[in-house]
Amino acid sequence: IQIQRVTLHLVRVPLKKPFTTHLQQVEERESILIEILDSVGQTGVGECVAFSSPWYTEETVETAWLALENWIIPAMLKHTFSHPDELDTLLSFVIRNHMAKSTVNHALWDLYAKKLNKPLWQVIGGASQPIEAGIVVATANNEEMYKEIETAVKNGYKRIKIKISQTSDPKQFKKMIAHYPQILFFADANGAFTEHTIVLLQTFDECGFTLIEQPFSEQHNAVSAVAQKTMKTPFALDESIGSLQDVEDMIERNSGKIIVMKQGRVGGLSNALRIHEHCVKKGIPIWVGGMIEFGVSKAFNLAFASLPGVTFPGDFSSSTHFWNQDLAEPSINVVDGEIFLASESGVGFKWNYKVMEQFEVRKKFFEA
Ligand code: OSB
Ligand code: MG
Repeated sequence: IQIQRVTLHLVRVPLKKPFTTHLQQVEERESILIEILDSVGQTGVGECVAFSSPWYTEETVETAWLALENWIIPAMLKHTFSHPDELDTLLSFVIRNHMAKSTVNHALWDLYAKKLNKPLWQVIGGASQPIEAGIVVATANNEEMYKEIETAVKNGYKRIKIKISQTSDPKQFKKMIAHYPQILFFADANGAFTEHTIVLLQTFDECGFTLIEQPFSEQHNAVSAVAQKTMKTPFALDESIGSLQDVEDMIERNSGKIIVMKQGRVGGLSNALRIHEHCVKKGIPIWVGGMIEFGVSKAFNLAFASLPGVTFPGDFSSSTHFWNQDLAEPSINVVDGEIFLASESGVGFKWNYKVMEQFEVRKKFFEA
């Protein structure tokens, strides 16, 4: 595979309603979308999941753009690839910048799977199965939260993730979870608790949550290990997992029992597959997290979710959950709480340029 041309698009799409956590209120999704074209005219697509500001991880849309423009894309245009995994050695001179690297890693995987004439999920060893849908409720107030949960249940979602913080009321959650016995409830704290509020976190242990995602910040894995020993609800680590070493650290300390996989956070699908292999070997369950992303990124997540060992439903909502129209096609629909995998070769999704152009604020080509 020889890449002839890379195109980056910067887009800004308003959300239907604000996505609220204790860290940040997201009202608009700013993203970098990529398309690569090889010497025989085949294309691959990808999407960068960094946010406008560094509230979730240290990368931002602009740092990712800079890393792609200055180092990642120029290195890629000089190389001849036989497999997407080669990117990691090629880009070893760029430290971290995982979301920027993941953008090109994905585009190469799409192109690679197209050359094999197989759907990506099949190329990585996934099973042909519908993927269980899950939704995230991230509202500014409780009244809205209950309304959204009711709608999600009506729409067939089998798993609902709620954002929690130090000001959440566990007694109310306990009542609500008991009210919907057929639904799995996850809690995501996005690091809201500290070494001084372990006792407060423990009050969530009786709610009936299937798991608690990232109770402490990624700098406090030791505190997480102390708290996990006192609680029966398993912790699932999201922000803490940036590499295979972080997974090994989690297992060694017992700072969590489950991994949330976000390919962007670990530098792409190649690294995600290495982590997956390790988790299967060690018996660590995985599920797939979302990043308020468009269809291309969701499709990479769906492919990953088809792997054995991905045991809990992920953050998989329909294409129209965050906005009225996705920038990618086809659209993702939740039917009876499930989403079907693509049958086309590659990741099975492409950019809808007609829609994309309405939201594009910058575009740049790079040629070999
Ligand atoms: O912590 O899982 C998170 C969205 C943006 C940044 C971080 C997180 C999230 C979500 C998932 O909770 C939202 C989705 O379904 O895409
Ligand atoms: Mg999370």
